[in-house]
Amino acid sequence: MTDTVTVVLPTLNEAGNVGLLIGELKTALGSAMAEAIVVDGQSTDTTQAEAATAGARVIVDATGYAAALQRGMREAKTTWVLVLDADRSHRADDALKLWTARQDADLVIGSRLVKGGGSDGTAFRRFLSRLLASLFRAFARLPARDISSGFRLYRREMFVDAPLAARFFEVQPALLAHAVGRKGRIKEVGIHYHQRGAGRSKNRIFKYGMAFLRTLWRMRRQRSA
Ligand SMILES: Nc1nc2c(ncn2[C@@H]2O[C@H](COP(=O)(O)OP(=O)(O)OP(=O)(O)O)[C@@H](O)[C@H]2O)c(=O)[nH]1
Ligand SMILES: [Mg+2]
Repeated sequence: MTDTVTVVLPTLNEAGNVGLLIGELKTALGSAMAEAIVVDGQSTDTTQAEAATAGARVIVDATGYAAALQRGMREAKTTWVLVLDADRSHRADDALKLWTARQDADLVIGSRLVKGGGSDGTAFRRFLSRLLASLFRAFARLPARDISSGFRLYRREMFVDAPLAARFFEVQPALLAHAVGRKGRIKEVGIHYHQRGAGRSKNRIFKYGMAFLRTLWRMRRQRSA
């Protein structure tokens, strides 16, 4: 179990996407992939059945994205945990890039904002992710270009017990700050962010934007304390 990876997929209504992704990850990662764990927020479509048919262990946790990610890390038994979106935005070829970059790293970020990275999203979404990244770099000194990417490879031991206050997608900068606090070695690898496949986005820009800003405020206060 020293050099294998558990794939953790937080899902909420990803039928038509999740099974396809698991199949492609198995092909791309081969014997390095020990297990796929789908942490499902009580989908009302066929996500759970589709994930199980594709060979994943399905766990139900309806307490939000951040809790699902952390639950997946606790359930994993391998040295490495790869977390990615199950909506086709993140792809298996890029998963292999992250896996290949793990040497001398504790956290590998799949980044839209470094060389080789990119995004199909709207210009507004691209602007927002750049703005968030600039704010977190300037005010919380987070050492990454893409601070909100949910496509990451974690050295499990460093992150599994991280005490985090996050509930939604602001768990991403919170985990990055945790790595900095533990003197973790952080790498960024370019990935391409695709438009989602089937289904609808759960991203609510105002609600989640406010959560990011509260997290930034807290980090800034902790730095100056
Ligand atoms: N378990 C769980 N998973 C969630 C929850 N909300 C979203 N997800 C999953 O987290 C991943 C990212 O969510 P998305 O809705 O695609 O959000 P996003 O990628 O920021 O937004 P888009 O780019 O618009 O798709 C997807 O795999 C979702 O199914 C939740 O409350 N619980
Ligand atoms: Mg998405």
